[in-house]
Amino acid sequence: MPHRFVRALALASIACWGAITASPASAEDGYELWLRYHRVEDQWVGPYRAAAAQIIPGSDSDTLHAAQSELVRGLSGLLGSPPPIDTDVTHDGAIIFGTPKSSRQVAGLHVDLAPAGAEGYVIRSVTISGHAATVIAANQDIGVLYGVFHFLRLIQTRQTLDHLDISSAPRIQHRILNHWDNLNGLVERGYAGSSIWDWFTLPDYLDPRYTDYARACASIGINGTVLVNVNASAIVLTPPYIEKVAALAKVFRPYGVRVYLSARFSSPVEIGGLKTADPLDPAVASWWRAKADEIYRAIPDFGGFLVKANSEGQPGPQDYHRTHADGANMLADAVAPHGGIIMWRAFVYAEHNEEDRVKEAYDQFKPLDGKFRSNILLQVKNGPLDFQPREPIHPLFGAMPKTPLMLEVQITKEYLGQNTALAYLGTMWEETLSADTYAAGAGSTVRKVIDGSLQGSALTGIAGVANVGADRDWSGSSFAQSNWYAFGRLAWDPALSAQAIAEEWVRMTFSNDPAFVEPVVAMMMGSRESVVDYTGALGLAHLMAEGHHYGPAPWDAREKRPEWRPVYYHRADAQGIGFDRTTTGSNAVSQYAPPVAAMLQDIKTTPEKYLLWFHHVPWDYPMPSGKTLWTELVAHYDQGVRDVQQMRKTWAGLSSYVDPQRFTQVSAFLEEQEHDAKWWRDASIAYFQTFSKQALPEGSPPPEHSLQYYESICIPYVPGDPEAPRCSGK
Ligand code: BDP
Repeated sequence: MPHRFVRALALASIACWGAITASPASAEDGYELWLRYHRVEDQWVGPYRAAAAQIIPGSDSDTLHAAQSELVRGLSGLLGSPPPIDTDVTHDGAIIFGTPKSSRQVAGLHVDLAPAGAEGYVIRSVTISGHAATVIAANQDIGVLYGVFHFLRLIQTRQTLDHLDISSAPRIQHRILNHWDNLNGLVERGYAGSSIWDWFTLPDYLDPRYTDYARACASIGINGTVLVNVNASAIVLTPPYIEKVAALAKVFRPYGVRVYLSARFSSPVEIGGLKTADPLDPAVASWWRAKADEIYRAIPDFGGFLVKANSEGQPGPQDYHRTHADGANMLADAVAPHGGIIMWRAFVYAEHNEEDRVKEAYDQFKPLDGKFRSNILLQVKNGPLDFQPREPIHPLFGAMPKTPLMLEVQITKEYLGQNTALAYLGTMWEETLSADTYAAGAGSTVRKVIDGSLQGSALTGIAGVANVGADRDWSGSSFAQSNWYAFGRLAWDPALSAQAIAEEWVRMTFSNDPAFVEPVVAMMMGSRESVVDYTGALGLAHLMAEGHHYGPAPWDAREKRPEWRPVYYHRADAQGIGFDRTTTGSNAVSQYAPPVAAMLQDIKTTPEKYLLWFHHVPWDYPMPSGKTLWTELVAHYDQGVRDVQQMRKTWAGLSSYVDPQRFTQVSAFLEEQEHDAKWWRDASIAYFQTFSKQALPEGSPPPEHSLQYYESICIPYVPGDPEAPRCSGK
């Protein structure tokens, strides 16, 4: 049984002896995220004060007001006291911010704002009336706010404010969080408490947390949020909820965060009194048009709808023998007059299908290329299965030249140890973004597909399934915050390096001391690979426990649908392990562009990390390392456990750099992760050994318990599991 459950029983008996007193509130409970603005070290105060000696705002707007508040708040914290707010530059060190329209000083500088575009900014060291100053300028107010966050980041990460010449603009238009929040407060796959949207007290009470959420999003350039689960409820489209959504939209508006809603395809029937939701029925189309008009009356800048249709039991156009394009186009026409968009998900697989599940989205959507309205983004998960610790890229990225594709990643770590495991996902997303589809020859990376440059898409987007909940620290653990941060930064600029982002985040979240930054960044950079190693390397996938996906269950053959069963994916038998997706198997390789397909078809040229995803490989297959496949697999399991042990050791030596509250939590979670890694390793080896029938290599310890022991572990309540309890009565 996993460590945490054994201990939970022990704690329960202690608690009976008396009330547990709450620990005193601490400023370092993680609420401030990466916007901590704690005072800089003494040697930095002088230089930064000199460069931030006056604040010169222009005329006000809600967004410029937010920019000014942030600047004052940031500088007050970082420098110990705020600089004065003046109307004129009177000495060196003024910060002038605004658009040419809002600020006469900005207008007078004639800064070239072309590189800033609609949402970007320019930060430049300038001279005004003989005084050294810094200008933060943009074409639109929102760019000014983004620029202010960048300026503060320079101080937060201890960079010089001299000779600044920065311009930055987002490479992707729609940078959106997808909340999988239900109206009853449960967050599907949420590991940070319940939903932050308190629907019951909205619209009357506006929790200050809504503003802090918007600030956090704006600080990393996120400009949209889908408030509710893709497994949608039609109720959110009823008038009382539209009013609640409008109240949130009003809070978010100054921060440039637009609201979107998940739309349940059967809404016209469920809340509209219609007999059908057939997208080609004129009454259905006009119901949606009227619904869109109603929403836009309440929320003029409403973003549009996200739709999960005909997937995992959700209703959709296929219920009426219509295509995904028919459904999406009907909704697109409803929001088009208001400038709205539709994000139609490609995460589909049929209820009853003998086909390899990873092929289904391509099979359904490839024939529809070019058939979608221009305000539709097809939202495609990074891989063709389901947010596994590692997957090859989704073949649709190389197959829809006439359709704007939006990348969907999962920030919440459903399959990577949830909130307790330390797994920095910047590296995973970097791997996806830089993968080559070969759609238009070498260099056709996913990055270029989604930023629109490869196929000249006018509409671009990226979505991240949020890891935000009502927990005080927002994400359920300190390190989980790094994934929210990394998503925003990569959405703004998908060419940023995961390492650079990790470093920024560590500096802002914990400490700028190199003795802390270096080991922690190194730890983060290797952390996702460690999860891959201890959960199943070499291209194995979907070996997690039923439903809640926490912990190993490679033996599971009971799930009600075959493609939910781990045995469906690993296909271990006496000969070997892996899913043959070459021409002798499911031929999923053929969905990739010819050079990629040829590479994957051949076991010799298939990248080792995807070996068992594409091939069924004999246990004694000689790997390039000289080991057999079996010993290589075991080596990965061992490596994963060792890595987590090393992370624990590294962290244990860093207590002097971190406040006790966060330090203790990370330590406890790493201890938990070590147990989980061992559990994964031991359970998987015990199981796969029944097929390989081979001994463990020298130095690799036998599993601690029997296979039966691991198979009998069942955790009834894992957070975020919509169908818990899973094992009542056991
Ligand atoms: C899977 C989750 C499930 C989601 C689904 C989706 O297990 O809860 O509803 O993805 O993306 O990963 O729609």
